[in-house]
Amino acid sequence: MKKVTFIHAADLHLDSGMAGLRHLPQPIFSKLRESTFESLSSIVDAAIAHSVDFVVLAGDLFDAEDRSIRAQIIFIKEMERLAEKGISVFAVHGNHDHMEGSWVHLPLPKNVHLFSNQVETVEFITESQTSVHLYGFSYHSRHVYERMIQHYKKRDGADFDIGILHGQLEGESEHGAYAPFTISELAVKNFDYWALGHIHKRNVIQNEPPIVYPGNTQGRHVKETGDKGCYLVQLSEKGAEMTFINTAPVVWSERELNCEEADSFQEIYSKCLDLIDEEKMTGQAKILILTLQNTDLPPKDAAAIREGELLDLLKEHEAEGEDGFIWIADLLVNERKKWNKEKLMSESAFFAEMFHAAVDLEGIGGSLELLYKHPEARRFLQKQSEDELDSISKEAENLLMQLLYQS
Ligand SMILES: [Mn+2]
Repeated sequence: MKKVTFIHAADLHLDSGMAGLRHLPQPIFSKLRESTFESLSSIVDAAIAHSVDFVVLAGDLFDAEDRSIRAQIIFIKEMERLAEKGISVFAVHGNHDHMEGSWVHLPLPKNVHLFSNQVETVEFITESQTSVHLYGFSYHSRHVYERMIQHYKKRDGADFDIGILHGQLEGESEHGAYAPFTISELAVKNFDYWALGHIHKRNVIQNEPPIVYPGNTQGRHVKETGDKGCYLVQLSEKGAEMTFINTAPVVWSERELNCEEADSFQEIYSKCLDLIDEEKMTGQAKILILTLQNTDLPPKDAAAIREGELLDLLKEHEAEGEDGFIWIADLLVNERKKWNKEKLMSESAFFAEMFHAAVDLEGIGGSLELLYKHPEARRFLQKQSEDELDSISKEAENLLMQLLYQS
């Protein structure tokens, strides 16, 4: 039977600086700084363990266009481990590690094929004589406005055709700076697998034939939650089989704890410890954002939590960052609603106006506009998505309710 087995990963962002996390205890911050490399190492382990035919890396291998020498050397070493096992690598550069950046070029081992800045086709024949055509291109600079998808042309003669594309699936809020494409543009190519990169959230856009964003290989902040890793893919005459493999040494996660039954600080504290113990059973190191739901505590106990005493206690045991640590990065409290927002707004014009002002999405966007227009700041900032604005507005609403409750 004709078949090919490969690993599809993208957005490794090697040597990601983990911006904004320096406040974490040193051992935990160090683990995060090494995590992108560790994840790559686990991907290589998986490729070897499953004796894949090749590995596809769909862009953003490095976090920065001036990729560090250390990042390159670690990458090269990992690629050499694959070379020793006769495993090829097909990689493209994305918007983060585009080819125009200035860096010290270290030669890559021969098993790594890097696609040029034009769409090219590479033929690969497996040991069992299955032929594969791989199509891809690398970003020549940070932005690629061109619809590169139009240059992907299926070449006859292969058992399987795999498209590698670092780019943006077009949706509602697009600006088209990252080799934009639509699902139908991919579908008409009649390929057997689309190995996408660029979007950091894992997403199997379509199953048959697969169109897949594997997501990045290591979460770098609270918005990149959940397991991160790569897909092990097998294409055969029977179709595609995909298995997700978690390779992230540290996972970001959000959890809720229902505190309805808890009457004191102590009870909530022990509930939190139980939750940490439960999380520890998995052995997976985690950075958790914990939300206490429906708390209803005596004022002193509630104040102690609000002022951070509970969070400090929970952090105490984990600051060493030993294997499988559970670090509570933030503790949010949703007090049991004694006051209802809708009721307040309908009864009083003052409250109505206050809530409108605080949670007005357009207002938030408008206030940030100045910042985004600032010539220096705009280089570093990405526009907030509607989801993000939405969560800012929810936070504002919660804060308001809490302030009202305390007054
Ligand atoms: Mn990326």
